[in-house]
Amino acid sequence: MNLVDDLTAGDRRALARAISAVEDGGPEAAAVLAELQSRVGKAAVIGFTGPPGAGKSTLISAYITHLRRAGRSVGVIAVDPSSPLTGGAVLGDRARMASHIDDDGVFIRSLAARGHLGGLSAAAPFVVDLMDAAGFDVVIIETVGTGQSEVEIAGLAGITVVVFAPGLGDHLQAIKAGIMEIATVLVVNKGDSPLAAATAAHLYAALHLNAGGHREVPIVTTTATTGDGVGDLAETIAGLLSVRPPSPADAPRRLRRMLAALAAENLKEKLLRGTNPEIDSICDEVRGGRLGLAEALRQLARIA
Ligand SMILES: Nc1nc2c(ncn2[C@@H]2O[C@H](COP(=O)(O)OP(=O)(O)OP(=O)(O)O)[C@@H](O)[C@H]2O)c(=O)[nH]1
Ligand SMILES: [Mg+2]
Repeated sequence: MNLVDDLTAGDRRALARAISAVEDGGPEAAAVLAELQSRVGKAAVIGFTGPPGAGKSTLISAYITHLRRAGRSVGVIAVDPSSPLTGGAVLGDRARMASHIDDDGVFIRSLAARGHLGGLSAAAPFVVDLMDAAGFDVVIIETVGTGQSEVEIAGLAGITVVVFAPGLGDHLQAIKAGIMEIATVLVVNKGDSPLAAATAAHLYAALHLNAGGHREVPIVTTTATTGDGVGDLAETIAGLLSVRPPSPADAPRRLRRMLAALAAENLKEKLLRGTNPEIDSICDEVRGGRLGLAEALRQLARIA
């Protein structure tokens, strides 16, 4: 029996087993991954990220309702934040998406975040591939914006929706942290708040300051709890997808982008933490004029 054949044929239990195998990374994983290669590249991969409590799960649930009405099937990957403060979020996510649990066209899977790799599980790109091979039209990944995971999610997803809620001031943090740069769509959720318009105006101003005006990022205001604006969000995403539809080249590209994000974050952290003697010595050599920057970068790349 071939797990990938079964999951491609629509067997959800086979899909669940294949995801577990890939998460465990054992010998079965290698066989699954080898079988996958020729069967991916049809799904639209959409990342939702943003500060805790912005309403990402509620919005995803409303968006799923919209997609289901249009007859599209959806796989969802909810990445469990490793912080104990938000450790209960996965249960919350499942509850928020509960209305879809009995729907055959929706498959929701939580993935544990692995701390040492940042916010996203190392298995995430393969789980995206598995859901893609299982025939879901759309694969959605939810991560909490904690600093690193946004960059990784942007590597995985073709479209990255960054969700803010008004009045938290988080959008100001985000502007500083460069989260704006990874957004393909900006959402101001909780549009029922009186502060929503001001938040949208802030984001608009920040976009045009930061990006020098050459990047058009749509800003959509939604109220996930009532569904207001969710149709606009769906249309915006559909518009972006029509310009750049999913392709078989996406799967190798998302693995590469994810590895790039992880490698860069990993090296950056080692460099900034200053506890790696090899890196310390490279820095000393550069400072002492004994090592050129280009050679230093080559040596650092080997350590990463
Ligand atoms: N008033 C209002 N409340 C909302 C809206 N969207 C979500 N909420 C509420 O905000 C709270 C957080 O929503 P979630 O969807 O769990 O937010 P999240 O961003 O997924 O949260 P984490 O996954 O924990 O980061 C819940 O109580 C929702 O009911 C909205 O549009 N308006
Ligand atoms: Mg959530």
